[in-house]
Amino acid sequence: MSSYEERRISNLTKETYALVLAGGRGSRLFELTDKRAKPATFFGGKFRIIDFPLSNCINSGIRRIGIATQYKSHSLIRHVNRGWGHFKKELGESIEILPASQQKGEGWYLGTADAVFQNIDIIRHELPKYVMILSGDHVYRMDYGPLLAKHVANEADMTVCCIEVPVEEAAGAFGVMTVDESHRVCRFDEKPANPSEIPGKPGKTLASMGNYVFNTEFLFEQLEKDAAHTSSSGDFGNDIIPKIIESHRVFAFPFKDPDEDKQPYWRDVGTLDSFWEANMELVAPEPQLNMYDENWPIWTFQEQNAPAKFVFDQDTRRGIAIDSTVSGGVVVSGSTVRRSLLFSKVRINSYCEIDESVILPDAVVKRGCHIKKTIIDRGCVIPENMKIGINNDDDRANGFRVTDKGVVLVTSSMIDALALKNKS
Ligand code: ADQ
Ligand code: ADP
Repeated sequence: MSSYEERRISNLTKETYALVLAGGRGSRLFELTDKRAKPATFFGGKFRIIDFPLSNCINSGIRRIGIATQYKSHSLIRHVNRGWGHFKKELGESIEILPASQQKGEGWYLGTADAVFQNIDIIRHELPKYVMILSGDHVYRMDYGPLLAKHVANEADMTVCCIEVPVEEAAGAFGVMTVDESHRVCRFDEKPANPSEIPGKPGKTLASMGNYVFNTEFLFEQLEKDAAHTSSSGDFGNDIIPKIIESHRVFAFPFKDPDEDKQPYWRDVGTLDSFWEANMELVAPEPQLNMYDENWPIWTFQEQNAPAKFVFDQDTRRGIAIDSTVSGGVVVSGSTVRRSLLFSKVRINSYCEIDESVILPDAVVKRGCHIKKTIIDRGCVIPENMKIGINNDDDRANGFRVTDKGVVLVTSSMIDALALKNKS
């Protein structure tokens, strides 16, 4: 890429306002999103999901960002305030939380388009040439510069980021599209039961990643028009995109891995199984998601924690973690941890065996526990000598959630309920 081209892209990112949609409940994560929105869900040993799209913005040079929140937004807002406050107003940078505040109308946000519509005045005030609408729900690394450059080169009114996914994965879950040879979108169906296959690629369909670029004025016109229809659900996938593909220039931008032969890394960690699997991928020796790339840092809020500590017990030969990620403030004493992610300030007391588990911040595992294939929620205290994930019938009897694939979720409320049951 020539230096002229690089400068042109950096100008495009400066002319862009990113609106991250972070209001989704993530209901298939069950009790993990009982208290927090899906974008605030912890991921990857020390991050929350929203850190990924936000880091993509920063690393791409987009420094004007709004975050639309709705469902259980408190921990999300706290995280953004604590971790993302380093924007410099005097350099034209800003990050703002946009709760559903009845700017227009009297309700909560209807769908994704309504979440943008209700913030039109705030976006207009920023005078961006382009508005990028990003889902706050996905884990991936993407440079948004080339996407903007392609949007401009195509003279597009709107561009939809897309990715090839297996048909069965997309059915009922993603918006899918058909494109012509120039990637212009000819057809768009929101979550069809039977997605159409990509010609020449049996079993694959072209899915929307829920990330869009719009020319600002065009976006505002469409939002005003859509809002005037009382029957509209105020959603990009359902209401706006299908209506504009015939009359306007809507293009698809295929999201690619820098190594073109590889399937790009993009995870919708929307179920407990996919959440657990995506975390497990990270403890493999060479995961596809490189969290250690200094050229593409993942920013987050981090506390001043003491270094992680391992206390080795000579008698039991325990006090170690193997093929695991361990965050600051963690203490593992006299226990063995394998293929697991221990988030900040987790405590593992002696005589425990922890395998293939995701243990969220501040959780404590007391002495003598054997834990496998389990997600332990933040702050949960596991009593002594518990066996979790070893026999799923016992897990269910204890009131824990067990998925079809045998992943167990344990939260503080479940532990409290179990203690109450054992008492009576
Ligand atoms: P879904 O992800 O099912 O499909 P939706 O539930 O509307 O769509 O969520 C999109 C994003 O908006 C998420 O980041 C969510 O957190 C957020 N969100 C949802 N409702 C919101 C609201 N009222 N206010 C603020 N934020 C809200 C969409 C597209 C599909 C596409 C998939 C890709 O509609 O076409 O394939 O994303 O995951
Ligand atoms: P996260 O783990 O996502 O940071 P918390 O564990 O702090 O979030 O809790 C999520 C939300 O639940 C918080 O935003 C808070 O409003 C609420 N919450 C947590 N603990 C309590 C409590 N003991 N009493 C009342 N509300 C709570």
